[in-house]
Amino acid sequence: MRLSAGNRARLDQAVADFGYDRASQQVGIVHLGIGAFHPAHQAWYTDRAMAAGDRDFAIVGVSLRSPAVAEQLNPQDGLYTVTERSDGAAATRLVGAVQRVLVADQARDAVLGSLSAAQTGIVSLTVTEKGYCRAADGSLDFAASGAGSFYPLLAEAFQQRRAAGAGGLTLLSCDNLADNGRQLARLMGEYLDRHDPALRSWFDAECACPSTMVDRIVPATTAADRAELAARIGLDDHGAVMTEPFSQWVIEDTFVAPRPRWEAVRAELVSDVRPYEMAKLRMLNGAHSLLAYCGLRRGHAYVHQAIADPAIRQLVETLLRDEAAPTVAAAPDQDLERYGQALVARFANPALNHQLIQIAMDGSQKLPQRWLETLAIHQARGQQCPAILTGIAGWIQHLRGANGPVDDPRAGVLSAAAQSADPVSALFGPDGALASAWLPSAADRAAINAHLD
Ligand code: CS2
Repeated sequence: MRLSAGNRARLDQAVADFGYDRASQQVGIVHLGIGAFHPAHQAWYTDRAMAAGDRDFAIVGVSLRSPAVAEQLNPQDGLYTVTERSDGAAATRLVGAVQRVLVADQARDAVLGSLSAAQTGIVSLTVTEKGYCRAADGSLDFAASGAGSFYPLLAEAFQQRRAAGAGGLTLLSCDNLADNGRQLARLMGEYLDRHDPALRSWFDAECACPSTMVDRIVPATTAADRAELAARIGLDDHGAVMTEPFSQWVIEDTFVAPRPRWEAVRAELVSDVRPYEMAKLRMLNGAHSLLAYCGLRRGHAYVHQAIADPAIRQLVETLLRDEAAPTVAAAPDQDLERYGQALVARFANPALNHQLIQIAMDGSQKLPQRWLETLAIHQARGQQCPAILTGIAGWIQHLRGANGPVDDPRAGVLSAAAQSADPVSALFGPDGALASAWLPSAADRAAINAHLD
């Protein structure tokens, strides 16, 4: 039997319940790009904030592409469980914050209705790095930012809000980009300048785009996960998400309308997110990409297997301690040494089964903020980064097809560059396929080539 509002009481007693009166909560948040991460992170925080007394921040989720999440959640009245897994333990919580999921190209008017409603004050986004439609130089790619992307939807919602006097929105980017809020504001501004310049000043005056750092490892849920869960909780949950006990959310506190008191449920509201975001992107995500490309190359499938391989662990520790951490100007409450140690312990969690191939996708969108900024900073200091250079060799092998078909929006041009006689020059530097600020030296090229077959 499948989870729904009608049979919620049948859930096993061990499942923690959200506990508030769901039916009386108004929608306050529209989330664009609902996948597995939002349900396990932002929606989970909002759910607990409503359980702690906040009202009217229920969420409408929007899928920009696949109808999968709508098919998982709508028959369950938006209900789903979050299971935190670690070695030998699993704790499951029922989340009530998501009211329904709309599929943008099937229900455009309903999506616009939610975005334009006066009671909606926050539009959060997890559209992945590529969803921002940035050209190689970082500016908005006008060819990509049409139908299917979030830009036209938001522009139309802005028009409707302006016409109705509904007030502005806080656009909350929850993707792994450096300065994600500022990038979103700039890109949205470029879109409006081109398509509706008068709306640009409304956007600038009425809306805000706080930056955020989001962190929680959320592997794709498998059929085996769902079967194990059903046996434990007594109902089938097609929307179940599996994650780790750890979670962090650091948010710039510049909202234009009321927001949930996420600080009451251990989110951190700060004036400057950058130190946390840089540490997370360059350390956690940088190490993840290293684990992915080097781990796959050595025959591993999962993160916990790769980190248990002494050769890879050594590389990860070098990246964390000697390469990434020294580029981060830490906030007073950040201890990067301890942060790095905690990351290694999180990677070793044997209960997560986090697939390396999931992390390996979209390297063109991820590596600039994970590796290339670190390389450029060390280069300016006259230093090399051997662990990241080894990772780059792994990425080149990946682009050459060593791990199967390459899943990346720029796969064609990158794979051709990786197969050329001088892949390092073809990929990096201002004229490379990635148009990177980091220009590899002859020594860097030699270090990478030494790891290539
Ligand atoms: C991962 C991230 O898939 C990836 O590229 O590095 O999704 C990572 O698991 C999260 O950022 C953790 O917060």
